[in-house]
Amino acid sequence: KHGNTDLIFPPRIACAQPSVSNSRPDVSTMTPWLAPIVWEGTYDLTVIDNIYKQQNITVAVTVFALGKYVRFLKDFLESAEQHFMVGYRVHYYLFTDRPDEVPTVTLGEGRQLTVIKTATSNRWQEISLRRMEMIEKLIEKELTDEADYIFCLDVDSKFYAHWGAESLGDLVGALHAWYFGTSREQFTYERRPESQAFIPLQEGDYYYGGAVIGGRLEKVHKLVKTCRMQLDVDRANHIEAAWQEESHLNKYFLYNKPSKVLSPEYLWDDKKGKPSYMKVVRSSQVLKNNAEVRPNP
Ligand code: UD2
Repeated sequence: KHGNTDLIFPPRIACAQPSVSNSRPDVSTMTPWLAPIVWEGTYDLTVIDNIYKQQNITVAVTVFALGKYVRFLKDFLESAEQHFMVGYRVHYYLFTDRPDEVPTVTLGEGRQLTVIKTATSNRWQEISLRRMEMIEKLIEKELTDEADYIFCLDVDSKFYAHWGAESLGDLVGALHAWYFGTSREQFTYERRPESQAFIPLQEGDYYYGGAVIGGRLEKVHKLVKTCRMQLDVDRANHIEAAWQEESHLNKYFLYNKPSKVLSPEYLWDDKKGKPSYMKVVRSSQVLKNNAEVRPNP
């Protein structure tokens, strides 16, 4: 075929020449399967935005706020508006059993929020677990023609600095702040062979946080569907994995490697002191009193 009409060049931009050495020798910036680990100083945002801006993408965000967790919404949404995917189309899908308590937050241009009324639950483990199934249904019913990428995020978190298109990829996981740099034997994977989330002591790459799942719609759909099916098997066998869907997510990522890994900059914890490798905190879990906010111990 003559004349390739698919060939479109992005606008010409000025940017620095790529370095031939590693800009972050203090941390690993690549997994053994050659997926980038995103750290401050490893990417040039001008180059990345120049690629994604012209693709006219929409990013869906799922967030769950059931029971008293609605109190985290204001900070979550307001800080996301300041830092998360600024300049891109973002559609928040908010699952809640308290639609009347959703705060009014002014959204930027090209950004919208849909509230989805969800059944109440009296077990926090159940709430956390059921997210997989609800995301699966949402993707099937509503998102196929609506969004290109999706991020599934925890509501008890807040954005503090830029989180943009450098985080986009086919299948994206984030390194849990507390387990970065610890040995795999210490990871809180599910260790009972009776569970579908079982990972033996001598296996495991990283410990991924359940608070961040991202990627292209179809890849995330496969992930949440698989985890939901594994959770169903566990339920039938009367076993609940150590860290609910986070355990199943870790099992999934072990055998379906993420194509991009977000450093703990994207999943920090307000309770944790900052080591020197942490040049920036982009998002962090806020301090919460579990006994007070959760419906059950
Ligand atoms: C960890 C994970 C979390 C999840 C959980 C599994 C991180 C930083 N956190 O957090 O993602 O895998 O373990 O047990 O990776 N929720 C409500 N109402 C409730 C309870 C929970 O809306 O009453 C929702 C809410 O969106 C919250 C999420 O479920 O962000 C996870 O619950 P959590 O934050 O209490 O779980 P946590 O802190 O143990």
